Amino acid sequence: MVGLSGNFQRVIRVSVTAQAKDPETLPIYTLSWISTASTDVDASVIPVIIFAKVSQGAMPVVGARVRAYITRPYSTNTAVEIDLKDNGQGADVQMGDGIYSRYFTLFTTTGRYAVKAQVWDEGSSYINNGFIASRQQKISGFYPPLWYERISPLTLTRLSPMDPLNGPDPCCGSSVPFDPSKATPTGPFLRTSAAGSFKVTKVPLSGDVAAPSRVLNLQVSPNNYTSLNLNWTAPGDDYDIGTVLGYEIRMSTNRNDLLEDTFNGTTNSTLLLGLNESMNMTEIIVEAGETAYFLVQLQRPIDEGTVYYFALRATDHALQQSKVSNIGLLFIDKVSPKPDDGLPSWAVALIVIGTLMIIALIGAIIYISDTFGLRSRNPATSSTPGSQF
Ligand SMILES: [Ca+2]
Ligand SMILES: [Ca+2]
Repeated sequence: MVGLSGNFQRVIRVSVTAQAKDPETLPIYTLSWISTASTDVDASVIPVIIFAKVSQGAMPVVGARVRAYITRPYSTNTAVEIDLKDNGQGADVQMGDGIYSRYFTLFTTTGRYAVKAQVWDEGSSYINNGFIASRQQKISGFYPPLWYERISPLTLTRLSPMDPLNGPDPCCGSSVPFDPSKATPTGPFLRTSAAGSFKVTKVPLSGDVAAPSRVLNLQVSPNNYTSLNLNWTAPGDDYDIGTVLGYEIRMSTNRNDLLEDTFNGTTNSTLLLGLNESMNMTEIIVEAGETAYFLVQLQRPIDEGTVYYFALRATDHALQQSKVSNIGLLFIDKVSPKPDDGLPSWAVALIVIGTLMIIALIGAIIYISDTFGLRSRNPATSSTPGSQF
């Protein structure tokens, strides 16, 4: 038990390491941090992301429940709770790498916000032993440079398959494949990690913090030639928090129709689902982090041998739009004509040989008939010529 007291405006960071019961087993370790570290934050400009890394040695722990508790300035109420996700969406850079993350948008006032994370098993936590943390790289392009530098004092680590050629094929976006044969259940555990605190100098004034996060895992699969399934992980009203107002979904045979600059083009007729139509569809207007399912009934069947492209854009309640999602593909190959169901070659050979034998037999019969049969019927060649006279 550790007791802390002092000025609430001062930063205190505490790390606690737990030992495994079995000395042969590495302990499950949890480390949490805030994207802004302990610097002052203008929350109207700089997004705040909370991270927690859960691992056993270098191996990621996936499927755990990770909950962040944020104590707001001058708050006498209990802390705000948000579940951090390892789903590769929103604030989470890579799915299944054991780093759980989520944007924090619930600002009430300026002042210092304190954050801690708690991690536990709900029967679905596994140590993913099939992968190694080998390549360290800056994830440029996903965050503006300023964001990246502020994400963490730690170096973000990409996880790579030990045997990439034999691993399962990840769907799309950035994810660590999960091989159940190389995973072990963690069993019950509970860890707590203090992420520290950050001081907000300015809060968003408009009442709406941000647009929805970009969807990165839109997938398309056909039921038949006129019925398709689309699914994706829902973003939120603000990044990956809350619920969006609706979606625009488009489909085209020209990939260029679905780019950031062309998606809203008035000249293209690629609209599959409009914003107004989508707003009351409970199967796709779901809480951020949940899966949205959209069943599409096409007016005309899709063509075999043609590539179809799909993309969507989410809109929040302040009518702010997300960036255009990843592009999902659909392609049904043309059915090749069946090979001729002819006889096998050995049968053809037998037929040819048989035919030749029959021809030879007929030839022999004709020869014999010409040589003997006709002669016997000709009186001039009778064997008893003396009788003619
Ligand atoms: Ca992750
Ligand atoms: Ca918003």
